Amino acid sequence: MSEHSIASRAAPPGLSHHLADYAAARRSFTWEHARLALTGGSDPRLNIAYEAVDRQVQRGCGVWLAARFIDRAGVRVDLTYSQLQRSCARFANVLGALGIGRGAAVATLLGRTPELFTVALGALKAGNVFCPLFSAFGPEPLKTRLMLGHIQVLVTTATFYRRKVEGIRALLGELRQVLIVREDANEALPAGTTDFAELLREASELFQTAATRDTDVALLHFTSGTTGMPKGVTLTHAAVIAQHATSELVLDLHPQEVYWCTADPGWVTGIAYGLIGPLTCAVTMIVDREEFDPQRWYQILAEEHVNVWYTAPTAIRMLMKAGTELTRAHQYPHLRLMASVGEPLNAEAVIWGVQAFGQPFHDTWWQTETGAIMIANFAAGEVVAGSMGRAVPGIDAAVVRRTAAGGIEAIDSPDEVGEIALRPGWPSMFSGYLDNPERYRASFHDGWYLAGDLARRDREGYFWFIGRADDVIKSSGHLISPFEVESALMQHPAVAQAAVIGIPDPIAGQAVKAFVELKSGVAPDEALRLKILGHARHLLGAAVAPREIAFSQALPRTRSGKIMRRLLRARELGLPEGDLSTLEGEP
Ligand code: 6R9
Repeated sequence: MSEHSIASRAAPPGLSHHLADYAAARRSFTWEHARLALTGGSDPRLNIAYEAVDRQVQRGCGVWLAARFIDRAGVRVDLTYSQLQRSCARFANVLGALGIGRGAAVATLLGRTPELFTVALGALKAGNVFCPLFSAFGPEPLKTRLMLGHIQVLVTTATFYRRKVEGIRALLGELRQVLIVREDANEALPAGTTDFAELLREASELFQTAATRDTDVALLHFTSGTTGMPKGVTLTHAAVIAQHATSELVLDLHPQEVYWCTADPGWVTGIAYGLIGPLTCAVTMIVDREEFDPQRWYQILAEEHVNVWYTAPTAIRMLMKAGTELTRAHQYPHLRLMASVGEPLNAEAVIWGVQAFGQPFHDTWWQTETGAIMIANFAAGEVVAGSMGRAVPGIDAAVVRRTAAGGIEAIDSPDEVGEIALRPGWPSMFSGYLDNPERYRASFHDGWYLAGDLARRDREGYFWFIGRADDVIKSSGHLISPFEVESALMQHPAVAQAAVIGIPDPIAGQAVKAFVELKSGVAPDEALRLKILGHARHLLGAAVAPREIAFSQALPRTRSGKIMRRLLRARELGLPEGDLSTLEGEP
């Protein structure tokens, strides 16, 4: 093993790791077995909600806690598997009563609440497509996603509705129902909306799960590309096979363990590993309704006896910044596995885990399109600090290069940089980009799915992240499209052109920086800069809006008129400017 290896925490007495021997697991694993292990039979029907909830009740585990929600004041609301089963059945019946047909898309714009669980799993149970929307989005990204997703039902709160949806509602011709989760009983319902709780109360708690199949679309997650609108990634009910298998093989979840995924349900991690996968393992999930706060997080880890914790580099870096004294104010004898996803996890953060908690963070790599973890440092044995780990059993992952003839070939020599590629065939692989078959087809070459990330693989098979192959920005774990931010900036009357890049940030990984070219005759000054910033925040939401805006007299363009973000980034970071032969104005 390399100098970067750090021992994982040993399994407690009486518990054996799902994956104890990596080589053996890779040899023996098949997806057919994984499906069988999950469903216990060869029924051609497969439904995510059934596997996540009904299956546990049917096994006699209905009284176990599925989730514990913790609010700002520390008040706990517990939900058993049986209770969850009943509320999901009610919501599935509500959809029927509203005349929402099978396959129609149901979205949430909610915080981390019990209602989100009910809607997500109830919609899946009814054979509808579930689409989570990030609650920190402003009206502009919401409008785009609600339209592109053909959303028919939106479940949200009155506050979110008034602030973000009411003003765009008239544009949403396909949106048939807006259901409001009241935050207090006396709150007035906005016009054109219906009370969620009342509908649920009137509905029956019996519902026959829709007879969905492996290939039926179940989930719609929006993700960002470099150009054009956000992409609607569709995952099928078969995704549950991979989400379950990896919840065991990577997160090592065992029944009745306490598990905390800190990801927001507006993004893929919050659904795959903050809802579906862990429930199929019959764990108790901790759901913190509040935003990040170091003291609060340590208290939750300690008081709730969290066994397995899945979090993200930005949060880990913020904990590091808050200092280990704070970590050491509590003890975590139950915590046996800490894992991370979403952005590069630097070796220092992994090692800090050892100093602060006596165990390393286990990095994992995957994407919305892959639907489940593809590369990981496993719970048993060693973590290689700074590396994303090795391919999950059942996954054929490689680093590839494009050949001169325009094909793709796997790179055999270790440590050579190329693009991460995966052999299609795992059950949670995306089934499409909604309404965009060309873009879907373009993600595959020569029998490989190309992930758009650059990496190298070492002699032992560990993948090391190098960077993105495109201009997409990852800030605090959120994937941000420069195009979407540029479009919002250009809606400001003073802006002629905008170009958006990610700049390094010690905590968030990357921060959004915008370069703005003003319309002729408009003078750049501080007041205008603040106005444009405010405009962007209002439209996009603070999580997506640029943190910095710089005025530029002439943005670098190619001869064909495309803005060269790469050049802006190189100049910003003082890197070599590369090939400028296509730059406008160059000889
Ligand atoms: C699950 C999720 C996917 C992109 C991915 C890559 C980056 C994810 C990473 C990582 C370095 C890791 N990413 N895990 N980069 N190390 N362990 O995050 O999905 O939002 O679609 O983002 O995130 O660039 O391609 P998604």
